[in-house]
Amino acid sequence: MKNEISRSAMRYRLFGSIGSPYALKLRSLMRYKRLPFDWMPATLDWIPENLPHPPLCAASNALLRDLSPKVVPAVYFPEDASVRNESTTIAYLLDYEHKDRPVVPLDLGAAFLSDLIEDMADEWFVKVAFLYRWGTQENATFKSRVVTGEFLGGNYHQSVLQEAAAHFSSRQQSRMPLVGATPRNAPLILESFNRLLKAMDGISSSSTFLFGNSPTLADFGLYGQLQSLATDPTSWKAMRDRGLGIFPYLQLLEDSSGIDPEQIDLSNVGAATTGLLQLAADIYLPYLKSNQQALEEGRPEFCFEALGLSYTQAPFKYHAKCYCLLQEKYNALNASARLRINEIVDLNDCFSSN
Ligand SMILES: N[C@@H](CCC(=O)N[C@@H](CS)C(=O)NCC(=O)O)C(=O)O
Repeated sequence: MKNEISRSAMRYRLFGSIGSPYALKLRSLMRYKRLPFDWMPATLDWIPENLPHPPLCAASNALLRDLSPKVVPAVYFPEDASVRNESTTIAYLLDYEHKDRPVVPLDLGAAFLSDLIEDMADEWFVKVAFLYRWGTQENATFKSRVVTGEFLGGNYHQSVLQEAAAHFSSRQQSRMPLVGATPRNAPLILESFNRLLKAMDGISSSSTFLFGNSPTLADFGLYGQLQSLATDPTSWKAMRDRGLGIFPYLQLLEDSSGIDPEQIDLSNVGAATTGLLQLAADIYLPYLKSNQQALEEGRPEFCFEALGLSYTQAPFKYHAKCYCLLQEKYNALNASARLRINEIVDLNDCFSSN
């Protein structure tokens, strides 16, 4: 009994939802790193408060009462009994504490490109999910019931599930303009999804994962978004029709605990990864740059054009932070790493100040 208690006291706890791409990212990463953890369905405001009796996730939700900012995933760290959120910060902390199966490459150039792809997955490709999932009734009804069903557990009348799902859908739909998922921006968001499918369909022609035969943070970030899109009706159909090669990749990342880590550098960057980096240079970094300029100039809205398609949104402070971090990391690279990166994709304009 005592051993059991001490064993369970040493386990991490991952609070989140199958509806959160960031929670899926961390679940996959923690499995790869062979960390002992419990999956704890939890939400901060995705279900209504007036339910007839406490949902399955009530105890987990209570543990997150004081969490700030109010977002999941959150992780309980057994070493110091702290609970933290922000999936990228958590990934870095876990990687620092458990160095035997690294997800951040030691090679600084590869680490930078892995960060860039993870950031684009987190902050840009989530727009695809918002557009498809919450933009049409079929997708919204399906996903909201699946997600709230996980929180509720069982013993509920169908009307409770429907009410909780409607609460969740309307909350997410109200966020659509904030993340830029509007009809006006749809052409560029969907074109980026087309390019993502085209690039990733061929991933296996050059390597198992984005930078070689073991996964990096970039793979986990992409996995979170693509796995989430693979469980929505419309995006699943697009992936099935135009990106079949993505499914084995996702399957491997669902649980890559049996994959041996390999040293990662930039000697082996295949067409899929180059395609993603080109997307970052064509769309994501210009988006971040134009967002940052609007914030600096105090403009209420910014508009930028990529691939001949225009995109308009109110500036988003968090994305200025993302841009500054990437810019700092890029500027800190030595000349040979920067040269190698620019052979793969030219990023100089994306980080210049004009
Ligand atoms: N940058 C954060 C994003 C987390 C995030 O956006 N979480 C969403 C779920 S996908 C959330 O908690 N939504 C619930 C809420 O806002 O109350 C991370 O990487 O963890």
